[in-house]
Amino acid sequence: MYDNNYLAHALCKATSSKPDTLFAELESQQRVSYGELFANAERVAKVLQDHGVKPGDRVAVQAGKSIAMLEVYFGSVLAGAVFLPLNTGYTLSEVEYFLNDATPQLFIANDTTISTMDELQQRTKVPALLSLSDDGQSGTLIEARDNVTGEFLAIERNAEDLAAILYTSGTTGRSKGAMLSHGALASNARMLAQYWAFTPEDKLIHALPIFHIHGLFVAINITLTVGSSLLFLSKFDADKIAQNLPKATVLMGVPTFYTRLLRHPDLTKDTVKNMRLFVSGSAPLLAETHTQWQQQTGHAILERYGMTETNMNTSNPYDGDRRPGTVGLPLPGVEIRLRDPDSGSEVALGDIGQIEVKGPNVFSGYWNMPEKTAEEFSDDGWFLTGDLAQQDSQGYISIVGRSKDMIISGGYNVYPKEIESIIDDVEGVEESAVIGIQHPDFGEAVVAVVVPQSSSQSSQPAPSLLAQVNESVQIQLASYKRPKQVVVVDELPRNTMGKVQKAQLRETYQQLFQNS
Ligand code: MLC
Ligand code: AMP
Repeated sequence: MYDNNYLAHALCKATSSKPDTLFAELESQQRVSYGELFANAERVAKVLQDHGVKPGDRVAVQAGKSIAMLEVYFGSVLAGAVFLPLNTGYTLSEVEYFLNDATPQLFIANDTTISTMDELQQRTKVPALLSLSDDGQSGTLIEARDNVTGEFLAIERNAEDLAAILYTSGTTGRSKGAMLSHGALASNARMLAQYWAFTPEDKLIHALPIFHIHGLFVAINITLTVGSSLLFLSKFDADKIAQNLPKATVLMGVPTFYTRLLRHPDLTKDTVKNMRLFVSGSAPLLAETHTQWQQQTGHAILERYGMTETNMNTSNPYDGDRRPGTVGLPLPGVEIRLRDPDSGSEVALGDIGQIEVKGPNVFSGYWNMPEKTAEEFSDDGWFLTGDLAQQDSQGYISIVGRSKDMIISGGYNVYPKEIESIIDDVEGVEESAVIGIQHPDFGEAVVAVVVPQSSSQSSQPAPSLLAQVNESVQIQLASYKRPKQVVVVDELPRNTMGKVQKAQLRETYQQLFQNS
């Protein structure tokens, strides 16, 4: 099936002759088969074409987590289009940027966004528009899908053609669209399915969002590749996960999933007796969480390391020693080297260097940003991740820091520059510094340190400045990026060169969330 479409073929191979195979069981107990998924995806592909989508065109989507969203993903692939999912938390000003940058032919949005579409359409000039309710049950997309008749033939696509663009935050404040090819997605899914020993009998608890590489490509593409099934939850909910654990075999999550589940009374060895694998990624898993999990459940969490630009790069072994505090070994087919970020020379064993990656998993560059793309590759073609790590004599890699100024909160990346520029625009603010502070639930939490303008210090009391800062970030930023705390100070610490000393600020406020 879909022999002429590289990714669709790879993802349907296991089940194309077995359409009744279960794909997903929803919270409503509704069951969706592979045959239904593919048939609806074909209808969606036809709807996309009817709305002017041609091969290579972008299809942007901002809607809740539903099977219909996955039909749009697969339908876009079948139509030869480039799938562009957007975080449902993005505000209108954030969405406006993505639409203007990616210039999609079609934007599919939930009811909240659709209600503001006249304005957004004027500001972005998206040619075609469809609605999709957050539960995936209604909207003009669903109406059109259910009225499609006739056969659909998949559009021809090769390994190097683009399948998706996922935006990642940028150090300069501007998000960059990572272009992912059919070949990169298919190779990573095939390899991970094998490395983590997936079989058609697996049942994966899916509680991650499906607008990021972890929930979308790692969890969904592996499932499609082997023809296993999902216990599809709309979002993370510790009670619902605990209820599903006895009938599941795999869970994939960010570290916050595991720290929250550890506090759940039903997390016992008995509840997880059918589970074979717990995977953690997207942010560092504390060695202490790994150890506690093993004590409470008898399972060693398998930690792996990836990135939107590279898919998955390293993993602790499926069979073998899963070492707490490490991200394991380079995955099959993925080459990793550690280099000094300043000199570019290879570091000695055990020394700290930047992780550089090469392999079929690596992206095709940033959308419309050839210079940025060139900057992030070495002269000999390795992708520079910005992650700092050490490797031991047995090949295990431990991430020890980041050369980029980035915060990871509950598995979401936040770039301080984006928040600082919004806060700096608030009337009465002289300047600001945004930092990540250790947080017991989110791993790191966003904190803004704000200096008021000296002239307004008396006329603008701190409480009203705080209110204005909070209002401004609320209007312009998705909630996970908003500072969990804003601190007002007289001045920021600076070194002799005048550079703000963020390390000193992190030290000053390190205890801020200790009792949260
Ligand atoms: C929600 N909030 C967050 C947040 N998630 N704030 C900071 N960081 C987060 N991650 C906000 C909410 O909007 C709310 O704001 C308040 O914090 C409390 O929310 P909550 O109810 O506790 O949050 P919840 O909905 O339970 O979500 C937490 C979470 C979720 C950890 C389950 O964030 C999540 O699913 N994260 C996964 C992210 C992910 O998939 N990352 C993969 C990226 S790919 P308010 O204002 O309403 O009070 C990648 C590559 C790779 O990194 O290697 O995988
Ligand atoms: P993103 O840009 O959202 O794809 O996030 C990628 C970044 O997440 C990487 O560059 C790492 O900094 C971080 N990351 C992913 N997995 C891990 C992990 N297991 N441990 C530490 N950091 C991780």
